[in-house]
Amino acid sequence: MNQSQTLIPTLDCDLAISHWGAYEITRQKDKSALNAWREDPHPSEIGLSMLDAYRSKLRVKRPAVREGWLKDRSRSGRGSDRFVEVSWETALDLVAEEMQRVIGAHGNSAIFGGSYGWSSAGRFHHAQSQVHRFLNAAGGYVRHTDSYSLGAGRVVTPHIVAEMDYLKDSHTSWDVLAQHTRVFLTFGGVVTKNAQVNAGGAMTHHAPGGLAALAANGCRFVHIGPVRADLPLPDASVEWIPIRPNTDTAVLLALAHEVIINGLHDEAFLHTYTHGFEKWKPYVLGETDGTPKTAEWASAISGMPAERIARLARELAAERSLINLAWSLQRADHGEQPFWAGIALASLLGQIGLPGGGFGIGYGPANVMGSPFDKLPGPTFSQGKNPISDFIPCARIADLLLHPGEKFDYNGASHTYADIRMVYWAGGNPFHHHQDLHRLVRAWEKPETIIVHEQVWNYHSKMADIVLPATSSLERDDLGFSSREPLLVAMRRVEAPPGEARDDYDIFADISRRLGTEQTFTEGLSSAQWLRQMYDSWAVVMRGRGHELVDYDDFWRAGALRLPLPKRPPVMLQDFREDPDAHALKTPSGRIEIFNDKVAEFGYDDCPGYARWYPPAEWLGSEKAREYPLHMLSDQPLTKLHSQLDFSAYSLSKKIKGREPIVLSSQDAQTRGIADGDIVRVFNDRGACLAGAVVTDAIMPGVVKLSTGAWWDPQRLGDSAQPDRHGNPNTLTRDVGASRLSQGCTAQTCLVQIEKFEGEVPPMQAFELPAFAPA
Ligand SMILES: Nc1nc2c(c(=O)[nH]1)N[C@H]1C(S)=C(S)[C@@H](COP(=O)(O)OP(=O)(O)OC[C@H]3O[C@@H](n4cnc5c(=O)[nH]c(N)nc54)[C@H](O)[C@@H]3O)O[C@H]1N2
Ligand SMILES: Nc1nc2c(c(=O)[nH]1)N[C@H]1C(S)=C(S)[C@@H](COP(=O)(O)OP(=O)(O)OC[C@H]3O[C@@H](n4cnc5c(=O)[nH]c(N)nc54)[C@H](O)[C@@H]3O)O[C@H]1N2
Ligand SMILES: [Mo]
Repeated sequence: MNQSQTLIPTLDCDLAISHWGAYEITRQKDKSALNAWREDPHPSEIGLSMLDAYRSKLRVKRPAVREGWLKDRSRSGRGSDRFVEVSWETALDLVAEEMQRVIGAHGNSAIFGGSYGWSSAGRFHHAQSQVHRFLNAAGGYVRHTDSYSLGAGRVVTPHIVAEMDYLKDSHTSWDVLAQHTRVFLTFGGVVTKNAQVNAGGAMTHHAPGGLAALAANGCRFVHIGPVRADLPLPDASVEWIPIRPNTDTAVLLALAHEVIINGLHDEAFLHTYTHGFEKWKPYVLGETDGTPKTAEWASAISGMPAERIARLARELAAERSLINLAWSLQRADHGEQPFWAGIALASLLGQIGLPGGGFGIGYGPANVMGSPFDKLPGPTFSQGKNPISDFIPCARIADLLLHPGEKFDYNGASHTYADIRMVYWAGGNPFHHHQDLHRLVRAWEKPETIIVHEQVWNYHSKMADIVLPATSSLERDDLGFSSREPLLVAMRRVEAPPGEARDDYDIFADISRRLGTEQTFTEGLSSAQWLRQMYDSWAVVMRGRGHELVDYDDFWRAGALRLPLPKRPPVMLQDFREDPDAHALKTPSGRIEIFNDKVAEFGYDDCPGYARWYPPAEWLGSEKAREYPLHMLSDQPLTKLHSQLDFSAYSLSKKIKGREPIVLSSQDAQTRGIADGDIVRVFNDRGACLAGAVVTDAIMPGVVKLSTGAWWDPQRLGDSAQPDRHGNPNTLTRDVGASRLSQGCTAQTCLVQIEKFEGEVPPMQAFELPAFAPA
């Protein structure tokens, strides 16, 4: 206990915490306001309009039931029926009775448990944790695994090196990179607009400063990818090499080939720290398939000059170099391969575990990667135990509903889709996030009942049978904490909820009472009591790590605790490098698996036991590109988090005539007669949407980029030829898993065509309330 140090409140300010930042609250009697936190060097604009947005007319204010469902439980009419507002008593009775009916008739495996989504910041009122705990208490549900973020990544990296969560939390800090890294090679950029975000709260934003410090120290950036803006640094530090989307694996394999044939690979590193190089080498050299993965071979696939690939391999070997991989690379057909190839290439170079060397997955997708703060456990809230074993990889939701009883492969085993009668969702928006939304509409016709807790009348709410109004994080008390951020924050309520909106916890507690599971769900505690209990249990954990905490009331009154910085700045896999036996990896060999026997034994034709090139299902080199010659990337939005706050002033300020911007090259615009600011129609064989053209030379010809997040606005439900009037890319994306290994989301594998929209642009309805019937 000598080392013990008391964590006392050192911050005398009142902070609101959101996934995109910490904001200072100015409390006023009639209208409070939010401002950037003075300690955040790069505050995100997203949060500045959040308080106003939460006061929007689009908030769900009262429980509402779809008219057809209320009348005779009819399934048709989702998305077109009116809603009937009912009292909380009636709504809660309806939910409880319907749950009892479904469980009684079909068992708990007939409930799909309200699955995926980012919800809001706050450790207790996290809608995902709440819905899972509630359904567990009620006897279980069909759950999801993995994420849309890292569908392929989460499944494949444990086979190769470590769990994604471990990797995320152990990325080398920006200051160490600035000191040591000489060549920063990145696939998919370092998208600082994405690093605005950290699940649970990005408090001090590091990425813009981290990048600038690297550049100032003379690090050279090699930016491989179709979009210049993905690496927001001046041209002086950046060499931009555009390549065709989804061809990164080919370039990585060719770099490995060059390293090997020039004898630049680090034999000693490979021997001590890796497994399987000798089994991968024949593939790279072309001994197994007759195709050496040469620079010329990769150049023909990717468009990157062969000479540049060859030279880059030598540069990487000569200097302290880091290979960074954006998560977007694996949100694609065969998405496992770029991660595996990147880690294998970094292994050949032998710099993994050295300050500023090795790989990153990735710098850019969130604030956590590169943070100077230590990983600490946070206050936790148990989701309980789920007695039901059925699950889906999260992006297989439409398959689940459309194909009950059918088999699917996943990570070495065969599983069966359950027969779902009820969908219960809180804290996610599948009608924003899922691929091929017209297919999702067809899947949504299958369940007997769909229950949703939502803050807003987005398309997800409009497609539900029962909508229960939820509070926002500014309307309740909570604990703010996020991995490798500097504070534990007392998130004190800023203002009263609109209408009759309630906390998810209180809603679930009341339904649990009706189901007879209240004690299991609440353990007899109110939400205020839970916050205290979570803090007190965390204090015990922190004491075990040598930190005493002040008591809860002092913390709550002061508003925040400052958390300790680590004694030495984080360097990814440094411990493993220093002692590979004491810090053996959790892979079969305890080493980095360039070849993995287990994955090889799964026998998948679309994911062998090593990194290899597969042409994606759709790409600029495929037959389909004759009809749909543009590769559409759907990146994360600058002005919001997914669909959250799409209706905020900031998000609306960047739209073009109210539509989501789509970025296309001057060349592609010219051949189509499209000018900057025009409304265009984007289409393929799955659907169509409108968007506003942004014409630039900073994107590779043949590639267009439409960010996610625009609230879906189909013109006529069930008719995929009619455009989504707003610009949600998931009208167009394909809904097929990355491989039999991971079944991950493949949104980045998508071809489209674009034309100028002629005629009168149809008015939008995305930001209108649904029709209500008199009660
Ligand atoms: N084409 C394409 N599609 C993609 C991606 C892509 O790159 N391309 N990316 C994917 C990725 S990585 C992700 S993570 C997903 C994100 O998809 P989601 O996480 O589903 O997106 P959000 O818009 O954050 O949805 C959160 C919802 O929860 C609601 N909410 C917030 N707080 C609360 C609360 O306290 N209680 C309740 N009841 N509700 C609340 C919000 O109003 C919002 O509707 O999208 C995926 N979709
Ligand atoms: N502001 C904001 N930030 C966010 C989010 C948000 O909604 N808003 N969402 C958060 C979430 S949930 C996640 S998972 C992360 C996602 O983090 P990422 O997956 O890294 O982010 P994306 O924006 O999908 O993609 C980054 C860039 O990759 C490029 N790219 C796409 N496909 C390819 C390819 O095949 N090859 C190459 N070389 N480049 C390609 C695109 O040009 C794109 O701009 O972002 C997080 N950050
Ligand atoms: Mo994500």
